[in-house]
Amino acid sequence: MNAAISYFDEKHPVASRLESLNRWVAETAALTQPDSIHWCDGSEEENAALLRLMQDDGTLLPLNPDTHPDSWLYRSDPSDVARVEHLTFVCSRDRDDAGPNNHWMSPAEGHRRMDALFAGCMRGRTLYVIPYCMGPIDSPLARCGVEITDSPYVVANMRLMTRMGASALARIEKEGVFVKGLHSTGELDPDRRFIMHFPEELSIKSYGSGYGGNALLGKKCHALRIASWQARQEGWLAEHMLIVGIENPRGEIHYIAAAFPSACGKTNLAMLIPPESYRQAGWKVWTVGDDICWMRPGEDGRLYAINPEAGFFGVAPGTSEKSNPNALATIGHDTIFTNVAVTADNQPWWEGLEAGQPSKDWQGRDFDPANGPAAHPNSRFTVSARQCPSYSARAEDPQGVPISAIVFGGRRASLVPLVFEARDWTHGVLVGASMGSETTAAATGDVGVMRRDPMAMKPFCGYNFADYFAHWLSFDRPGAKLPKVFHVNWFRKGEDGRFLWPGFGENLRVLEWMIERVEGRAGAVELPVGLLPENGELRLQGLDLADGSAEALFDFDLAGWKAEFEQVGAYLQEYGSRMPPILLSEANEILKTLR
Ligand code: GTP
Ligand code: SPV
Ligand code: MN
Repeated sequence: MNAAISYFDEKHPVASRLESLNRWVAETAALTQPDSIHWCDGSEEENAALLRLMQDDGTLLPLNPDTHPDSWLYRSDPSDVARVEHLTFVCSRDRDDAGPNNHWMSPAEGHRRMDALFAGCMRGRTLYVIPYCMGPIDSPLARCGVEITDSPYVVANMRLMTRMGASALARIEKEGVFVKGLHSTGELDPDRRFIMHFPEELSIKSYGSGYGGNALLGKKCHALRIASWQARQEGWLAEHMLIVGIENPRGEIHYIAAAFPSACGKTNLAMLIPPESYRQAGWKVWTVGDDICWMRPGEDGRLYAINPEAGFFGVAPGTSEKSNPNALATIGHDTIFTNVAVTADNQPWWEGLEAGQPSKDWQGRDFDPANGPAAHPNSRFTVSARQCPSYSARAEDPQGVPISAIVFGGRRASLVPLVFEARDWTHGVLVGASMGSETTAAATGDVGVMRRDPMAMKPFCGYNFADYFAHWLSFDRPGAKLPKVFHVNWFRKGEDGRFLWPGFGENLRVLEWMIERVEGRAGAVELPVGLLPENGELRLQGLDLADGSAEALFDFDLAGWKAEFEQVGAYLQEYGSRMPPILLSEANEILKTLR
């Protein structure tokens, strides 16, 4: 124990005024044996020094300073390029609290395994202490954490993604509570890699990966898995959702929260640029968040949402001047690119960028199409949200923004129409609970395989989905003014295998219909699965859809839906007696009408 204290004596006599934090850092140092300890203050000088250090040791490669000032390329280990869901665990005391949707290990076993990996793992390295705040620093909805890591890349990313440093530490010292996240890149051996959560202790241990959601512990580990557990106990929601403000020509703004699975369009919808005719009419779109949304009922009964993050860790491939000009403008400077390709003049490059040619691929090899795509399909950019031209003035509002509509959506090549509305809150919860989507490169494993991904939270819900659905249902109570719930599918394909819907900016047409529904101005026709836009209510003027696409986007396949609801029913049954009966009966009623 004395050995641990000496870390402070020698290297950092004044650590924090919070004894529990000092003690945890000291104990961690005793276990991991770093050469030195650095408490991050979040200053410009600190960041500059870290970037210099990483440039000197080759961790970060500077990009073309004329086209991308103060921007960097990071190449991760080729075996460490995405989240690892099969190595992610929830270590609750009771296995049923983690549920069939999570891998489970007992807390004792989880700690034993992780501490064996962490023992001595920071020898020769620096231990960084990162105090951070998820959410505006003065927001009652925000929550704090401290990540300990031996990766300067993680520090630089956390600085962009969270409110990190002195101000967060001050809040932590005042509140006395914080989520403890311990991370080491370890040896990057896929066989010695685990991401573990101890929700009852508000703690996280992550070993063996330096990538994104595995390593930036404020993001998926804290703001979703741990926060969802806390949210259930405290009466709020922690969701895998973007938040976007849609301003109509009258200057009224409706805020919409949307849950799409990883790499299924959240960043793009959050930064949408209206089609030309909408722009001329006065429509504007404001970005509040692109990945995570914390919501709670306000005094007026509406749900109020904050984005707990301060930056974007966005998918690079597919981002272009045509698909997402706001993102391109955002990442023009002070951006860290991970696993993208580079052009001959050292500009970042990825598939779908539409400008330039790759010279080196994401692994630094001369580009050869025989080796696959030049940029890794899950290559990403990390950038401060403040650089986004459409960043909402309300994004830093400590009270959050009121939510008018919640949108669920998946990547479905067939069956699911462009848009439909849920009949009421209970049906809306079922619509979210029965979401399906094709897997993407955001997690290791097969891509393009249909799986159930309720509320886009399959990889991120820190507790039993059955309890989670019950929690969602519980918001429907006297006095509540809940948002309308919708489902969208931008990804339906025609017989030629091409997307039927142009997507991106044109998605505003669908959001417009939703807002008209919220305001009670648009009609709908009722099908067993939900309410669809009445003929002509979805504004398609000026849109160059292929012949028959408009009909195909809404084509109703009765046999297909019957099979879908049989699957959904079976899926919900897998959760056993904890599943709220009302969801089962709601699904059953729909199946009966389909029959
Ligand atoms: P995570 O950060 O992994 O949670 O993902 P995300 O939901 O923010 O996904 P993102 O917006 O980055 O989109 C991922 C991929 O989907 C990109 O390659 C986009 O080009 C593509 N995409 C996004 N929106 C649309 C759309 O409306 N239509 C089509 N066809 N593709 C889209
Ligand atoms: C996702 O996979 O949903 C992401 C990227 O947003 S990561 O931070 O790696 O989880
Ligand atoms: Mn995500």
